[in-house]
Amino acid sequence: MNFKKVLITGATSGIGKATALLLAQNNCHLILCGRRKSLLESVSAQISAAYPVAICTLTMDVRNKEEVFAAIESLPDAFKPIDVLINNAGLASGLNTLDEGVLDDWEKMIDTNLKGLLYVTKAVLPLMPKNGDGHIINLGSIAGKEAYLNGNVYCATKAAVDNLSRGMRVDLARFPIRVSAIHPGAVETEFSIVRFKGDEERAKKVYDGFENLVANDCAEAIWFMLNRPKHVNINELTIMPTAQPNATTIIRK
Ligand code: NDP
Ligand code: 8X3
Repeated sequence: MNFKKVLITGATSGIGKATALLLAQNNCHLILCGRRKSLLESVSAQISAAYPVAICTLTMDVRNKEEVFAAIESLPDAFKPIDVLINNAGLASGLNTLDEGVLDDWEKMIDTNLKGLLYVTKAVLPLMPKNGDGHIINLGSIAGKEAYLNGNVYCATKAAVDNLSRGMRVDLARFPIRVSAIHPGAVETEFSIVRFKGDEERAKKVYDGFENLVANDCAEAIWFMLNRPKHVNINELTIMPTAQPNATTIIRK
């Protein structure tokens, strides 16, 4: 039986929350991270009611490096070593052409999707086993593979995650710590509500007329990557709705 200890950023919602539930079902102990403390507590309670795993919550904003290092340092010994890190916290903010872009949106995306991922990784790495059990999974996106109209800075942050994952893989192979990246297409989560700053009507339209991915589709792919034998690494996995053959094409009914 598997009792890995797994730290998931962005576990309050969407892909992170679905992954937490699936990993708990598969006997993983969990360190759940996010900014919304009350949601962390309710996800933790939901999991504890269903599965006999240990759970610790860390309320932190990945953009704040002091907060990240202090939170990870505060972890009880029972949650170390951290076998698996899932760098999932991320967001898009706004959808404008570059010339109409909002500086605050750009900074939010760069600070969360790229710098936040780096801070968390740097803080967690000393706590990861160096015997082949360590595994990092980064959430990229199809947006990092293909730039689409108005996506500019979000696409750039995810392209950075894509190439950073390659760099991390080669740097950490000597331990070895495996590094994988998953690149989803359209998944209906809070993602578009956040992108459109709370405009739920507009967010809903993104998923109209086709069968989008759901968070659990990504969770299952993540579990597949984690559950390979030690000598196998899935470097990257692109997962798309069948109705979305590439970043810019959606076949709507
Ligand atoms: P959600 O908005 O549902 O979840 C995002 C999660 O990230 C939340 O738990 C949120 O928690 C957390 N988060 C955001 N900003 C911060 C921050 N500054 N500090 C800490 N946590 C933060 O979206 P998804 O589940 O869809 O997104 C998860 C990842 O998947 C993201 O990296 C996204 O870019 C990527 N992705 C999503 C796709 C999609 O179509 N949905 C497709 C491809 C990739 P809280 O607000 O509590 O801090
Ligand atoms: C989220 C998917 O295509 O909206 O990364 O950018 S997309």
